[in-house]
Amino acid sequence: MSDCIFCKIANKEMGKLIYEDDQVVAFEDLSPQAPVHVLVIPKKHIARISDVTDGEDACLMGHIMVIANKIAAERGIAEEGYRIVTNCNEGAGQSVWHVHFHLLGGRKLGWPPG
Ligand code: DGP
Repeated sequence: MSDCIFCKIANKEMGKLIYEDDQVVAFEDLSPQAPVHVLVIPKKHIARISDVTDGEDACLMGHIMVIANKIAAERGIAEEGYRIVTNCNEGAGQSVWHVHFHLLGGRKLGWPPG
């Protein structure tokens, strides 16, 4: 989608990727909330997690989890613990309308979230 900032990042028109495969990219969050704060996104433009239906897109979301786990291991936070979270719609804090998963770790993470 031409006016989507995360599509631009996925297309390497801006920013810097830390991971890429045929379906997914990952990059550092612009406003990190933890020592490790990486965003993992599908290359395919899907506005929000509630738009994901069963089938191909559901598999894609599973693949994103696998990649997030891999990055967590590479960053050395797998043992201590980390969080993978997606915000769906404004009430939950979503501000970019291309589905993305925050991988957060490297500090004690509070629960429940704010
Ligand atoms: P959310 O509020 O859940 O939709 O998360 C959006 C995140 O995206 C937020 O943590 C900041 C990050 N972000 C927004 N614009 C950019 C950008 O241009 N580059 C990068 N790397 N991150 C961005």
